[in-house]
Amino acid sequence: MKRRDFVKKTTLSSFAVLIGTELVFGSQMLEGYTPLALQKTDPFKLFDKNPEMIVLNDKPWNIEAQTHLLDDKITPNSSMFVRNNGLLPKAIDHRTWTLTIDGESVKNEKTYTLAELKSKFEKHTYQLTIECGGNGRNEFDPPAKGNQWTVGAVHCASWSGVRLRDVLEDVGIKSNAVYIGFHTIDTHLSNDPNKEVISRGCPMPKAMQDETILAFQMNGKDIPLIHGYPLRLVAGGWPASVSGKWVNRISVRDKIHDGPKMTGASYKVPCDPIAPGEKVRDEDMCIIESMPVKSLITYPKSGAIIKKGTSLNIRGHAWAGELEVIKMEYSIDFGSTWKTDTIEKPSNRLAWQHFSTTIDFPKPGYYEVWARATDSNGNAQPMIVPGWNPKGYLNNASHRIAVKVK
Ligand SMILES: Nc1nc2c(c(=O)[nH]1)N[C@H]1C(S)=C(S)[C@@H](COP(=O)(O)O)O[C@H]1N2
Ligand SMILES: [Mo]
Repeated sequence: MKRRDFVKKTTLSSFAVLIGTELVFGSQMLEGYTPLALQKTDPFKLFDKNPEMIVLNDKPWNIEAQTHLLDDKITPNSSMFVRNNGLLPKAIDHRTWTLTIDGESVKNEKTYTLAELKSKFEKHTYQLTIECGGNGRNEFDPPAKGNQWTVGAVHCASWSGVRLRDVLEDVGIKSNAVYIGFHTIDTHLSNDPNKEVISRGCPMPKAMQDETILAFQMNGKDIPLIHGYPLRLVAGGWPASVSGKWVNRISVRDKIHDGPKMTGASYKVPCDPIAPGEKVRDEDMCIIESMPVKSLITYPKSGAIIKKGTSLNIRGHAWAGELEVIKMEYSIDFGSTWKTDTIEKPSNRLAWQHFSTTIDFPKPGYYEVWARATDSNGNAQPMIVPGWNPKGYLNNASHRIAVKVK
């Protein structure tokens, strides 16, 4: 007769993280049994998301925000989009979690426990804008395959952790280091334990920036499981795919990292512009680095109705990858004329910036408010979908809302 297999301690502790409390008789559960509380696939309850979030996919989970949910200056978990390329990690125990730094360009490979990372290195907190490279993909024509994000695959939470640079310096990096590549423990869609879901990274100068951190907290608490608990690489301003969730290994490479989703056409755009629908060879595609300038009107909701003679207060956020937004404007006449909004300085580099203004409309009727941000290099958002590319990345077209004056 088959021996009764009881649920493993590590599985138990990850159940406990998801449920938010201890499973008192959890050790009595048979292996493979999913507690009722987790059997429901209601992502809003499961991941503590606002019920107005839009679920694009459940295997893997891909969930986006609506613009009005992104009104907070610091995005709360409930409004943060979720992008997974694979399935959630099967078992996580923060007490046994380790981070290994290896690769051709480290002097001596080294492994840290979470406790060592926390005690050995200084803790830093930054608000960091993380936007999926495919945000806005739904507008490309001809359509691009992949999650049809509208505008809600962006967030700016507050992340706390240690600088990747401090850890790399502690390990000792050779002068031939070119790139770092992260390794994570989520499960490949095929369930093959030997297949990595995603293993991307960034060039050394980005890895060594003050704001590139190995985070163990988000908005002052443990990172929610779905956003990378217990350890996440956070590299603000670059495509969010560089910010590896559930990181347990970072390789320092003597060449451009070549893990899954670094090669082929993933997270790449044509090095030179092409016509919509044109084919591009992989070798003519360039890796996306800093994200382009963009903004969102987060208040009011599109479709707002205001009374004749009253003014409308609008507000939102603007960001510009590695750069700062230096000007924010709006138009109520389909882009014919522009007026400036007030734009705040970022709370730190790579945090999104908040804008607001008061608008007076000349007479009753239908209007659209269009938003346009300009970065410190003088690049402004385009009015229409920019540069078609096969994977539908980097759509930073002007955001607009409808307003009726009655
Ligand atoms: N381990 C792991 N990290 C990952 C991914 C993933 O599938 N697995 N997806 C990346 C992509 S493409 C995006 S857009 C962001 C999404 O981060 P979020 O789910 O916290 O919003 O995580 C990145 N890091
Ligand atoms: Mo992404």
